[in-house]
Amino acid sequence: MSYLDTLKHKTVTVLGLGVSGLGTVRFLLQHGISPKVVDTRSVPPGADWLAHNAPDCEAVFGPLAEGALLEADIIVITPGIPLYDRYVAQAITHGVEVIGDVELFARLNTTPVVAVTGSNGKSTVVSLAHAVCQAAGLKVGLGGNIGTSVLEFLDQDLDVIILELSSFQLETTQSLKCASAMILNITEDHMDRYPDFEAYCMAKKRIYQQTDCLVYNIHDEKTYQSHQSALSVGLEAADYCISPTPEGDFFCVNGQPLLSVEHLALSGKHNQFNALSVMALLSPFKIKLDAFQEAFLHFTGLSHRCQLVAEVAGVKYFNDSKATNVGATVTALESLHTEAQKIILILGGDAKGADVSPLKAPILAHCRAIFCFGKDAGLFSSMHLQSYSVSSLKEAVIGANQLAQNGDIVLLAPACASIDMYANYMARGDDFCKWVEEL
Ligand code: UMA
Ligand code: ADP
Repeated sequence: MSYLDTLKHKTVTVLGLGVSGLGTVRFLLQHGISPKVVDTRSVPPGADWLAHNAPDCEAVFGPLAEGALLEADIIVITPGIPLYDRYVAQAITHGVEVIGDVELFARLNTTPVVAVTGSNGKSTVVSLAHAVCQAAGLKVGLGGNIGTSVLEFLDQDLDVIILELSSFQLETTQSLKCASAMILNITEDHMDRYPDFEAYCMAKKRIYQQTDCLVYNIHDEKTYQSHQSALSVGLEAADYCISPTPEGDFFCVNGQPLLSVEHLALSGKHNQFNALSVMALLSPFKIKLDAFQEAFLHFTGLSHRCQLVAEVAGVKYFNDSKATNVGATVTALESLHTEAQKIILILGGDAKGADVSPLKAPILAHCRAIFCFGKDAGLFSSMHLQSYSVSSLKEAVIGANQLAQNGDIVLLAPACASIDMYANYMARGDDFCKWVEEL
């Protein structure tokens, strides 16, 4: 009997009706299972879809009543709600099984999976890996934390599935078998969700539970775990690294130069690391070098990641709104300062409880001034003598424009989530671009 048949005899509750919840509900309905749908929001994102497409599905929206989750045999929970949530914890104590959509996927999937987690670079790495697989003519799916439900792949005929996985998703996943899996890096993030940094690291390490090939970052020991088939990635002295040759720097595998870094359209050392990670992660698939070369040349990056928006009077404006944690902003400063006289940094928002002190040194070393905005502006304002507190991105862009000198870079890299002022990081980046265009 398949696991789906087992599920047909259980009472299933889907908790959360956003992207992942909706994906789960659709999948279950398609396979003849009608779940109860619960969301603590009075109008969750998927409410309309449910009303139109599955009006008979039992739905309970709004604040949970005492014991609301106890009648289920199994709950498929959104990554947006932690397992220590009072009602969820109560259900677990009561014997209810709680899994995420990735775990449900893992129990049913038979296609090879490449899985990527990390504090920064996940979306770039999985998107580039997807482009390489496409260039190689493979039938490939891309999903997970990048914004699509993983369950949609189960009904498709694919050669490989590439998954971006967050620590939230990994918390509820134990059966995922991977052809290769990697933690790109671990720096502080989501400290408002975890009791401490160690707990965040442990959640990420769950990606290695059942992987045939473990890929790790040689510069970050927290990404390593002992494994019979481990590949290291790093800018130097790793299985996959950059090596100088008479024809310039090359992407190198086990000491063998394979491809000039000139073939990578993305700029910055961190993106060379990302490209090497893609090569290591796809090593089980024996993909020809031509496919890497073609994809590396044509993949110009995702929006809102260190993106050049405009050049105005000798000053370049970069949108890195996706720098939603301290590590990403440090990377942006370290990668862009070589291209600039000085950087004027715009940062702030919701710091999610992070220790922001690692920003101090790179800000002092590379910034002419900083503009701080949003809920946690105060955490950053003492980091530079020329620091300005502003109430909007409009004010920050105008102020930065007035201060900037020829050859400078104005960089939006907030080190924070956007939720205090915007719907998401994309809306924040779009707002920045709008004010830059007005200059
Ligand atoms: N929420 C409630 N009550 C509920 C359900 C949710 O209040 O009953 C709130 C929670 O605060 C939650 C938020 O709504 O944080 C969003 O939850 P959701 O269930 O609507 O989320 P989905 O739309 O299903 O999106 C989730 C992931 N969201 C989170 O992990 C918070 C998406 O990652 C992911 O793309 C999607 O599943 C598909 O896999 C987003 C994210 O912010 C992009 N991820 C974090 C990050 O990248 O840093 C981890
Ligand atoms: P994620 O999906 O993990 O948030 P993204 O690819 O969307 O990763 O990039 C998020 C931020 O991290 C961007 O600001 C980007 O410039 C930066 N970044 C990308 N790759 C790396 C890396 N390997 N190390 C550190 N920062 C990175």
